[in-house]
Amino acid sequence: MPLTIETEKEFDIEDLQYDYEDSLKSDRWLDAPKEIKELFHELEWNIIDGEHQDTVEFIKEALEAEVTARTLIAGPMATGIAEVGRRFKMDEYFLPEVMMSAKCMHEALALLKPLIIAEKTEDVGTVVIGTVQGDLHDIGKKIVAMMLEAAGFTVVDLGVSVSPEDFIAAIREHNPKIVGFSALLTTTMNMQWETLKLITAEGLREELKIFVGGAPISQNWCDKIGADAYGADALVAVEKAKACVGKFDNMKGGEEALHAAMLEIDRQREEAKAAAAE
Ligand code: B1M
Repeated sequence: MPLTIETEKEFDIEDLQYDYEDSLKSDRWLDAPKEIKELFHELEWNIIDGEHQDTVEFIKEALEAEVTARTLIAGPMATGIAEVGRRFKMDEYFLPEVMMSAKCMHEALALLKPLIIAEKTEDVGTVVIGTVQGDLHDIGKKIVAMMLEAAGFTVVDLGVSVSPEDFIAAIREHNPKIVGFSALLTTTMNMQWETLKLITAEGLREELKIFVGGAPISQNWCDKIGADAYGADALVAVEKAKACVGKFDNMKGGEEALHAAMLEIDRQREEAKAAAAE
């Protein structure tokens, strides 16, 4: 029986500033058996410490205990890399440490990708996705791409630092229903806008639903540049993408009603979260 552990709840991860022993006392994953909770904290610390030579072992151990790939990604991997980001911001970590932690994430994702993609049962359309020009961050984009694939999409991942012209070429070649731009830097988020402007200038806008995401991206930014949907995380992105090729398939990219429908999905999610928290 696959073991899925609560990961939607927002945890306080202050304990990750201290040590493994402190993390063990945290209230994260109290619904997991003791040895799985311990393993999750080990994995968090493996990512924080950037000990990529051991990452695969932790992942294999968790998979053998039937923990799902999604739980690992949204659970200990997400909290570990979030603490790396905090350390980097506070000048406690520098680029070499962040690169080691990123290597852990990549090794883990490489092992988990086939498991996530194996969930695919139907083909619901093509998505072209990429990190915009000038930006080399791709961990989050890879997670979004994997989750979309599992949900039935054929995903054409253009990689990192993708120029607007390369997006256009891929759109012409693959005829996607959705195009997604990821950006992690405040200095590169503008390339989402530039790419969208070129798509419009090329007369392709109405045929495409444009998704934006990444740490500095917000609903306000999505509204400002005229994208159709903002994905705060991979799960939201997948839910909106499915709606775009399902219920709202007949709507055109850039249409006000489509934008409103995407906002309604967020509103309903917030409502469901609030109800669950009561
Ligand atoms: Co950099 N980096 N980094 N970095 N890095 C950030 C983004 C930063 C916030 C760190 C910090 O200061 N706290 C900061 C940006 C600050 C800013 O712009 N305001 C920063 C910086 C400054 C830099 C450099 C400029 C550092 C330097 O050189 N001095 C440099 C830039 C290089 C470049 O791109 N040109 C740089 C380099 C790197 C590494 C190469 C070392 C490495 C990237 C490795 C890689 O990706 N292959 C790296 C890393 C790992 C990070 C942090 C620590 C982690 C990013 C990450 O993978 N998060 C990051 C700190 C942070 O974000 N808090 C940081 C985990 C991932 C699962 O989350 O990517 O947000 P995320 O994806 C989520 C959602 O955002 C969403 O779904 C995902 C899953 O739920 N999502 C989408 C993402 N894309 C989506 C697309 C969608 C929909 C949803 O639709 C299309």
